[in-house]
Amino acid sequence: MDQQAAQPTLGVGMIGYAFMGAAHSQAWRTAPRVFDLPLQPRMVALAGRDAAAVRSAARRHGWMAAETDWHDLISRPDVQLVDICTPGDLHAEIAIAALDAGQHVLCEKPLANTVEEAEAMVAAATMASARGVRSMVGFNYRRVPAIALGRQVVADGRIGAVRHVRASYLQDWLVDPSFPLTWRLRREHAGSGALGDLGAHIVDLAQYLTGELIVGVSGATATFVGERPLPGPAGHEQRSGAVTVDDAALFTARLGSGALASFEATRFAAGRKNALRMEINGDRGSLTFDLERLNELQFYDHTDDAMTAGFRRVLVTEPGHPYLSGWWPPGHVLGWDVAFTHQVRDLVTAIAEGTDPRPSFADGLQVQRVLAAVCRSAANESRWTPVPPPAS
Ligand code: SOE
Repeated sequence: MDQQAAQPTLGVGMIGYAFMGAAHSQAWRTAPRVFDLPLQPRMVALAGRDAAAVRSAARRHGWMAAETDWHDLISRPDVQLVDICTPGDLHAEIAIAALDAGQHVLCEKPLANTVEEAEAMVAAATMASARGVRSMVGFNYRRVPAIALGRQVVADGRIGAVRHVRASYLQDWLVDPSFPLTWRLRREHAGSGALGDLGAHIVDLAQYLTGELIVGVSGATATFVGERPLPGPAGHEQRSGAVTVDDAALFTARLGSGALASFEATRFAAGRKNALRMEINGDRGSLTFDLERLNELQFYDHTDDAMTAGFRRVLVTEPGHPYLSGWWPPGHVLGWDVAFTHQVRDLVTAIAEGTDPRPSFADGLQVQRVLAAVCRSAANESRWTPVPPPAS
């Protein structure tokens, strides 16, 4: 018997199989092949409403069975972990039901569509944790090796006291006004637009990299194209519907230490496909990261000799760099998908070790509070709006 077959297993069920479902499936397939995991994931079942489509997705992505009702998935005795890749309006209901049923949960970001839903999820996660049931929210970019290294560099004091964070996440898939009114453009399904979808990532990263929390914000949002064609077969008479979320969000923020931060999230930056950029300036140096060059971290040491000081490009592919132990020799660069693989590695390891993984649902709730504060500020002439501190 080979070593993997002898290992204890973890039955996984996933709900949703669009873009994020495909990314998560790849991670479940890949993580046990790249890393020595203490539990062997079994891709037991995939759930989705359309029977033919979910069967075909299950075959394509490597799931052993298909279910058309998520209730059936979470009542399967062979599923010990539920991976939620649905639109946001289903996150709370599914996560709470799965946790109450004793299944570990991985939930895509943003954690929920409202603060109230996120609070209910945290309450369920807290009770579940007391019974050894784990939960995690999928802020995948924390697990890009260069980002994980950046956090270590900040924590080690290499850039000193943080003064500024400059964060942007720019995409351009809504520039064309004929792009259809998909679920991401409807508040009842997505909660918010660019703010929750992209802004949530950079809020999480700013807090993760600095180890600080955002304490207040001032924001503005815009919806540039208020109506879009309803999705439907091409050639049919197209009706249109209202876009009920933001296309772009811009906000400034203050961190707990007094550092100032700026954030921009948009789906209207023509030419910017998936441009997530972070810059942190401290009193001893700076860091910058660009997702389109995700194997690199730029580091500036302000204590260097002025004649030769400059940003240095750190190629984050050394065996000692975070997560690199399982991959290729130095210089053999990694891609966008590996953060999901690392997410699986860390989640499965935490489950096996009996510890609560991060980012927790409480971390997801805190991001949700920041997003809600931005919305309140934007609705109130950009007035400065405090973010309530997490309950201790
Ligand atoms: C949206 O365009 C999206 O797919 C986000 O939902 C993901 O979280 C982001 O990683 C890539 O872009």
